[in-house]
Amino acid sequence: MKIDCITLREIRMPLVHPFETSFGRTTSRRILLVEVENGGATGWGEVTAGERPFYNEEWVDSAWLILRDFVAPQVLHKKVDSAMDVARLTGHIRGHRMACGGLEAACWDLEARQLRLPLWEHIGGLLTEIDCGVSIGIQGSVAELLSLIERELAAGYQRIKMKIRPGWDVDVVRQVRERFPDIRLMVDANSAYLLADAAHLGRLDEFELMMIEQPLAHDDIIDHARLQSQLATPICLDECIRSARQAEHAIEMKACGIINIKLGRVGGFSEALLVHNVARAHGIPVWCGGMLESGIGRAHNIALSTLENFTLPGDVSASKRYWERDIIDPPVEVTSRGTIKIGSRPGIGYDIDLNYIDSITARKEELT
Ligand code: OSB
Ligand code: MG
Repeated sequence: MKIDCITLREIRMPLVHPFETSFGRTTSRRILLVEVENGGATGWGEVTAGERPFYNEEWVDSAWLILRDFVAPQVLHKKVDSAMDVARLTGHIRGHRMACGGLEAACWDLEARQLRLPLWEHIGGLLTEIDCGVSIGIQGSVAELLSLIERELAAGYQRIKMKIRPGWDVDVVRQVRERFPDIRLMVDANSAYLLADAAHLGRLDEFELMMIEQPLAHDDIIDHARLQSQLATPICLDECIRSARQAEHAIEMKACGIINIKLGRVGGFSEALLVHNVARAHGIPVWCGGMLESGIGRAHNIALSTLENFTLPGDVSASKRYWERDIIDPPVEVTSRGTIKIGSRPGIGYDIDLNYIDSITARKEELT
């Protein structure tokens, strides 16, 4: 494979509802799309960096510069055997995995289209229907949270993840558990706590949560191991796992019982496959995380979720939970059983709505 042209686009998409985590509130997304071209065929990827460097160090503008000044010169017109080898071209760049991963994912879409294979089959996926959960942000009141959960359960979603932070944790979880005694429930702290909060976090054990996601610092596997030894509830690592090597270290140190895999955070499909395989070899289940993606990133997440060790419901949910109108056609839909059925069309399996993308594009740059 060889890339002749890379087109960067920044689109603006208001969220249907604001999304609040322990690190901030998002009302409207700026999303960086990557289109790659070879011999008339195109592939699409999405950079999952946020608007601000609060989830990790990347944000939309850093990703744009890294792609333009360091990734594109390294990738353009270079011949590689397959999409699997694209990440190696940018392996010397420290960090910035979301930027590199957006381009890598586009190359996988391109290659799958050229081979006339669905992307999920091309990466070795097996599942033909994937289980879906939802991630619910911090709300203004417990009553609002309870009614949102009720609505998502009625829509069929298989598990509820609620965001927590100091001041919105044990008491809120207790009320959710009282109201919904039997649901699959988990919490995500996005690094809002310290190891000194271990006793407080231990109070969550009584609620039989599936897991506590990323309670401690974004870059600290060691403190997570210390915390895990004091908790009955499994820890799920998100922010901490950027590579298969880190996954292996975290598992060996017993810092987690579950891993959330995000394509962007680990730098694309080749590394995501390695994280998946390391976890599988150690009997650690994985699930696919989300970053409030547009339909393009969502479609990549769906393909990833078909790998065999994605045994827990992911944060991969319907387009309409986020967007009035998505940039793919058809939008992602979820069955009343809380699943997404996997299609058999080539590449990411959805049409790109280029007219709509053009109409919401704030800037565009072609790199040749
Ligand atoms: O930690 O999983 C997270 C959104 C933005 C940044 C980080 C996270 C999230 C989510 C939303 O939880 C998942 C989604 O529905 O896309
Ligand atoms: Mg998370």
